[in-house]
Order: sequence, then structure tokens, then C-alpha cells
Amino acid sequence: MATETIIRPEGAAQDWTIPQDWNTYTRDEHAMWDTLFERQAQMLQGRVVQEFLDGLDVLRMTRPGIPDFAELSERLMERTGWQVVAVPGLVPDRVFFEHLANRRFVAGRFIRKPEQLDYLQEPDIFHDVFGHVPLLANPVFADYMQAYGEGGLRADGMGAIDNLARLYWYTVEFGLIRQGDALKLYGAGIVSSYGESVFALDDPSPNRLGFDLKRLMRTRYRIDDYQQSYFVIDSFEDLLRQTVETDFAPLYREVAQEPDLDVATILPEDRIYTTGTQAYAAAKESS
Ligand code: HBI
Ligand code: FE
Repeated sequence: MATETIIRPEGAAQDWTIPQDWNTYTRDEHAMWDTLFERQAQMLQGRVVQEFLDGLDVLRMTRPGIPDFAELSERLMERTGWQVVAVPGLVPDRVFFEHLANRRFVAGRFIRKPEQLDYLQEPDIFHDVFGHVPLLANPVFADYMQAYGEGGLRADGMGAIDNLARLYWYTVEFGLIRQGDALKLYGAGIVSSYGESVFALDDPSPNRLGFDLKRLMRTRYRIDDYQQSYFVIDSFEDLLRQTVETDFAPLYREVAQEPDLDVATILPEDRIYTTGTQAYAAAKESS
């Protein structure tokens, strides 16, 4: 995703952060958070990776409702040295990477309206905080996020941001993980969505394929609906190890020589967990 052209709003600092102004949230906004939190925390039992459930208590603040980033950052800082800072919305890639490389996670401060309970395009505070923060309380995943930020700053200099962004998309946002014989959820885009939390694990439509760094950096993704392929990692340790041990420069050059892969493609060399029927996407297409 190229975000170079967005303009820094008035009131945002050089690094694009803004005050969260926790005191200005309304009762309805806090109630919306509580509704979403309870619904999602319940449905994720047995579906989400254990490390996410372990991290969920970092979000159980002293006051109910939307977390105060100052208190949240204090709790997160104790565990893994991460902080959460408020931003107006999407920030430019470099700004985003710079924050991650310094163990700061940027989050929107607004929360969805009641009519957007199940669907919204732009990430809100529920996606950013409920979806992303629990795993930032896990030391291995916390290191992976920092490594991604550092990798992003380097990729920027090599014209490879679009390829690296796919790694983020198919891991941090829409990743699945194998635990024993079962697949579990860990991607923030999935776990903050009621519908996709069911779809990604149980629906026969999408492909579920083994994680492969280079393959994934060639794979397009869709931002308008459920994914047509999910990639399954073996462990967070393995994901972190591959990310820090790989020399990305030659990999980017190889990727640039090969065609992009479509969202539903399966290659002969893929490790297949599920060959999707793609019925869901096909039905949408023809409607
Ligand atoms: N800005 N606020 C915000 N949140 C993101 O997740 C985000 C962003 N800017 C750029 C970006 N993500 C991605 O496109 C990078 O991974 C390239
Ligand atoms: Fe996200």
C-alpha cells in the first residue's frame, strides 16, 4: 500500500501523533468498545492462538470502556517495552515503520458507529487495539513487529515497500498459525472481525497454505472483502527467525523478476492445508 500522498493534519506532531483525549469519549463510545470486546473475546475462545489470549488481560484496564493509551502503554511497557500512541488515521509508510522500529504501535483514536458493527474499511481503535495489542505483549511477536519496522525502513531505500507490505498483510493482519494438529487465528484483521474469525478457520472457500516468505511477497491481496488465501506459520519463533535471518535485498531482486501471484493462486510447491472452493468469492463476483 503506497501512502506517500497523505497530508499531515493540523494538530498532529512531526511524528504524526495526536493526543488521545481519553476524557472526550462518550458513554456510547465506551459502551461500543465493551460490546465489541465481550462479543469477540467470547467467540475467540478455542479459535485464537493461546499467546493472544495470554495477552488479552493487558487490555483489561482499571476502568471499563475504551483503554486509555497512557495506562495501556504502562502495562505493555512492563511486559515487552512497547507503547501505544494515537494517530489521526493512516500515516505514511516511513512514519509507520519509524514508530514500529522504536517499539511504538500507532492506533486510531476513533471507534466505529453502531451501524458499522460488522464492517468498516478504515481501521478503528477496536481493530488497532483489540486486534494488535494482545500479541505485542508477547516477547517473540513484539520483536517480530520491531524487526518488521526496521525492515520497512530498509525496504523503502530499495523500492520494495509493496513486497514487504504483503508480508505484514499475510502475517500481522491475516495470519493463521498451526498449533498441534489445529489451525488457529492470530492476524489482527481477522481477530477484530466477527465474520472473518469464522470464515478464516471454518469456511471451505479460502485456500490455507504454508507460509513461505518469498511466495508471500509475490502474492496480491484484497482490502475490500475476506481474503481468498491465508498463510499458516509454524510458530512465532520461526516467523521471527526467518525475518531476522533472511537477507531481504537479494530476495527483493528475485521477487522483482517474477510475476505477481493472484489472490487465489495455488502453486505446485505450496504446502496445502486447504484447497479452497472459492465459492464465497465467486458468489460475490456474480452478484
Ligand atoms: N498507518 N495508522 C496506520 N496503520 C497502519 O497499519 C499502516 C499505516 N501506514 C502504512 C501501513 N500501515 C502499511 O501500508 C505499511 O505496512 C506499508
Ligand atoms: Fe491493522
